[in-house]
Amino acid sequence: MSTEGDEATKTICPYCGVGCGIKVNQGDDPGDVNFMPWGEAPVNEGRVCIKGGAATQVVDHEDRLTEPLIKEDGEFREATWEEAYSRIVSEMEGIRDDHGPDAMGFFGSSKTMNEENYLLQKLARRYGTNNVDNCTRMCHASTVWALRTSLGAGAMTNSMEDLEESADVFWIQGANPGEQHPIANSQYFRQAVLEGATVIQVDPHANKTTRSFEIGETERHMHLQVNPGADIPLLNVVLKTILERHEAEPDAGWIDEGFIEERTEGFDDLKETLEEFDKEAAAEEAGVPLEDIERAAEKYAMANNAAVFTGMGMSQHTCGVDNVQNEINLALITGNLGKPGTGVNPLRGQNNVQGTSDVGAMPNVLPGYQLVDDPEVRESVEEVWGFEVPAEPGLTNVEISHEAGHSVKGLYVMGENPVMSEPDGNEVEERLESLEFMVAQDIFMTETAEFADVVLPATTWAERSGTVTNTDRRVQRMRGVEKVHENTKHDLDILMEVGSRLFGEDAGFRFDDVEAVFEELREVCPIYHGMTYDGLGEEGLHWPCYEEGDEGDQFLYEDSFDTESGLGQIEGVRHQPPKEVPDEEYPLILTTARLEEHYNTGTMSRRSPTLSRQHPENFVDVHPNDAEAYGIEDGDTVRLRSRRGEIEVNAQVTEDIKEGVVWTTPHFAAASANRLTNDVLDERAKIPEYKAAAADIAVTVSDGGESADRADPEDNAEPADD
Ligand SMILES: Nc1nc2c(c(=O)[nH]1)N[C@H]1C(S)=C(S)[C@@H](COP(=O)(O)OP(=O)(O)OC[C@H]3O[C@@H](n4cnc5c(=O)[nH]c(N)nc54)[C@H](O)[C@@H]3O)O[C@H]1N2
Ligand SMILES: Nc1nc2c(c(=O)[nH]1)N[C@H]1C(S)=C(S)[C@@H](COP(=O)(O)OP(=O)(O)OC[C@H]3O[C@@H](n4cnc5c(=O)[nH]c(N)nc54)[C@H](O)[C@@H]3O)O[C@H]1N2
Ligand code: SF4
Ligand SMILES: [Mo]
Repeated sequence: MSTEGDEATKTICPYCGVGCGIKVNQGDDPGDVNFMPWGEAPVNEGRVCIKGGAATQVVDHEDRLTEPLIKEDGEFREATWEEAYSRIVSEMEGIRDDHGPDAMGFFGSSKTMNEENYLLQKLARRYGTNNVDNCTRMCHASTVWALRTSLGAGAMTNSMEDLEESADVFWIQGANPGEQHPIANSQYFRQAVLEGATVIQVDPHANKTTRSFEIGETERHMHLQVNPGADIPLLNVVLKTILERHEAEPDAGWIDEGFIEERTEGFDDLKETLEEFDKEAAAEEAGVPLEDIERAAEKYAMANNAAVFTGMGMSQHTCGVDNVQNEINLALITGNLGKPGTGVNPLRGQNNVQGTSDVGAMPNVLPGYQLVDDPEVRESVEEVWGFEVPAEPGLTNVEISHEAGHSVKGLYVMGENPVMSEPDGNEVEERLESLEFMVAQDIFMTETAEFADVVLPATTWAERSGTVTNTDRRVQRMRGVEKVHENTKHDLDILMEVGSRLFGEDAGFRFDDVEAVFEELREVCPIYHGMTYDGLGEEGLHWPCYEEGDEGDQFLYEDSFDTESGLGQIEGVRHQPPKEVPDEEYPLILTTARLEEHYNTGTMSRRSPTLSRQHPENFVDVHPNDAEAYGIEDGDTVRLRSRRGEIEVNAQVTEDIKEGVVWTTPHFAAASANRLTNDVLDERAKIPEYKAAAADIAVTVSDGGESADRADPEDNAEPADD
């Protein structure tokens, strides 16, 4: 399939979900591409953050996979595409014959396009299983669950534009847009703040969001430095404060009684939950002075329009669904939904995590979030696809990894790196090792691909075309340059070939071009139904777009919610501590989060000279009081340990982090945070608890050499990967 291109090709940044437009220029050689700003790009009008500007640096990196690889006697050798395809088809057929279709798992990729993920999930379902998932599971699965159940759709309720124009208060809880969504922050939210909006940040760690709004410099903004995992107590104090004040001053507008009456149900349940609730004890649990939380509650409740932003600090907990439900409670009782400048807004992570989920690369839904266990839904999709769709929801990605070597015998991984991104990485390695067969389709030899039997070299984002969907539901076209690197192939072409070889040339896996895949996708995906590939143009279109000509919506739920009753669901929630809390052996709370210049498991950012300059390796932030107690000096090498493993990192002694908490990142293979994290899941959304585990720290090397060390030296060995 050919890619379109001209001298400067307009496409979309491959990193985060903001969806900034950029241009790439093709040089003389394949893979030789360079960056140019795209001044009229709809989301960012030419501006980019450090990652957008450096995005082309890894396209022709010397580490790119260039040929298919097959493992023989534990070693990879180069193979032809023909050999690789034959091996994949015979192994996948063998697994289905021996163990049935649910013995395969499929990981879609939020780094790839809508059409590619659409075809991957179709392939899984044609194979006979719903065991297909993507990184949204590790990311906003809990947010999506709560939003879908209580409001209707698992996406931002509002858009960056209306938030900029109308929000008076930005309540940012467990999210760091200053570093993780820099252009949304600088181009939209900061503009609103410059014009008078207030920021309340709820986060155990100070970061560039704190600094970009100069929080702490004036009385206007606030940073509530919450203990990891104590967001329910904190928000319950906020909710109870609002209810109490409303009792005392019924006409002051603390809550929106009309909105509660007409648009919601469950208010009594919330009141009941908070009746016996002890604010002092909860504030102590949260680790934030009660009067600060009360003051923040007042700022939110008294705003004309207040918007909640929610991120990984809320979603990545065993109580992730309830965390987000409590934010929904706050928005609903104050009438902050269904109008501009309000809502509950998850800033989506990867460049195409919204789209990958929209097109059905999830175990419980078909394209457009239509439930797979609904016979009517299946029938309507089967009419287009021409085969029977399995009825039982499948396993999520972390469940697939847990089942690897048990009920799951084979795994097809397109553009994910679970050895580094899933919790308890040592265990993930063990499980992948015990698979009968695994395919990894990536642009680099990742820590995960090392475990594969067949490795397929994919082209990068810069080399191909398709559509992606950003955080405010804008579907945009990516356009590739003409020349591709070495013997790489587009993800879509690979999937078309595998599908056609497995199921036949007429089985619905052969398409003329990307546009033809999009045409089929919109036929089965109601929220994309009104879009045409050409109609997306350079501006893109927001979903929902049911009929051609629909403009999509800037904000959702103006008149009613998409729930069964049409009402927003309020539901009181109670504190549930993290599954692992500090004890004598592991007295610290470990939390993990991101850096501006690095990206997820670092496969791309670690290879970019610009992005790896400031932080070439991992580190841990330790509060000065904890550092003193442990005898740690700034810059010391320390061992960070949990019940699952340990890593060696440099300590940064800083007041940015709350006392009693240690903070590290998942970006570095040499000292991966996920050697330490706990693989317990939220019961409903199945998201792991990356944001709270019990940990301990010990100095290994200080300026004066080896120092006293509470840990057993044998524990210092590299984590076993057998
Ligand atoms: N530069 C960069 N940008 C990215 C990414 C990247 O890796 N690098 N990844 C992309 C992806 S996939 C995603 S999902 C988004 C994620 O974007 P964010 O949601 O901003 O993700 P994190 O940085 O993981 O966590 C956000 C904040 O949660 C805080 N936190 C930790 N524990 C808790 C807690 O218990 N409660 C509260 N309230 N806060 C807590 C952390 O200190 C951190 O500041 O970013 C996307 N953008
Ligand atoms: N401790 C801890 N762990 C976390 C998190 C955390 O906050 N703390 N956050 C979690 C979150 S929010 C997320 S989203 C996950 C992310 O987890 P993953 O999705 O596993 O991580 P990525 O590094 O984004 O992996 C993307 C892979 O796609 C490859 N790739 C890039 N472009 C292409 C392409 O065009 N085609 C193909 N085939 N491959 C491509 C990259 O090389 C890389 O290997 O990590 C989770 N893990
Ligand atoms: S904000 Fe996100 S999409 Fe925009 S340039 Fe930066 S990484 Fe790329
Ligand atoms: Mo994510």
